[in-house]
Amino acid sequence: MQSPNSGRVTNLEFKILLVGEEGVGKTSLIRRFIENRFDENSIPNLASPESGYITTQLNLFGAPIKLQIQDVEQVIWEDVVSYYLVDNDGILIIFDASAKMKIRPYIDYWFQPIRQINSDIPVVVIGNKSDLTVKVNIKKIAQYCSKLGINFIQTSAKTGDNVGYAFKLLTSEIVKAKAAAKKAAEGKRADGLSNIFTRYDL
Ligand SMILES: Nc1nc2c(ncn2[C@@H]2O[C@H](COP(=O)(O)OP(=O)(O)OP(=O)(O)O)[C@@H](O)[C@H]2O)c(=O)[nH]1
Ligand SMILES: [Mg+2]
Repeated sequence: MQSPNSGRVTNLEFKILLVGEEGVGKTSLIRRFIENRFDENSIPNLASPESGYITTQLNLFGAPIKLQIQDVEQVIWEDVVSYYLVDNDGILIIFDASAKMKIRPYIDYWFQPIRQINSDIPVVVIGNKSDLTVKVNIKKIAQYCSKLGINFIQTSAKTGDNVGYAFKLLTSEIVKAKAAAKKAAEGKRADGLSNIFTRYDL
């Protein structure tokens, strides 16, 4: 039997980058999202050595969207941020919510260089490892992210909690940002990407 959304086709294809300190669970989140698996040990980068990305597809309100996902090995972020922003359409900043740490400087370290270079790229902050005892102040983090104008959610790559939602949230932010940019560039005519709002009830 065909689903109500079968037969819908889009050419939508976005690139997503995961950043964050060593061991916060970047690769585990990607594996949970794409393969629905989890490993208690650190796992090697899943991206293809040629492209640097691993490819998957998600359905957003019935529209199939191709995602290319990349996670960054340890780098000095400020030095390489412009290189990574050339190609990517959205960014997930990951931290480990089970680690005792000062979260504002952490978010600033990753977020401020992004905003300095590209003020429009969608960003979502993720507190991963929510299955463990959470040692950060979630309320304060949510308030800080809200002040910065970015979404914040908690995930667990181990249980899978909120992992699909995190990728969908960022993807929907990307669609909205692209549609708004296209609409602005075309004046009042809302063609192309922005039609996804009506075509797919976004
Ligand atoms: N309990 C728990 N452990 C997690 C979770 N996500 C990742 N881990 C564990 O944390 C460790 C590091 O996970 P990785 O996914 O390799 O972390 P990473 O951010 O990719 O690390 P690097 O590639 O070294 O930068 C592994 O032992 C994972 O099993 C989670 O949600 N809950
Ligand atoms: Mg990794």
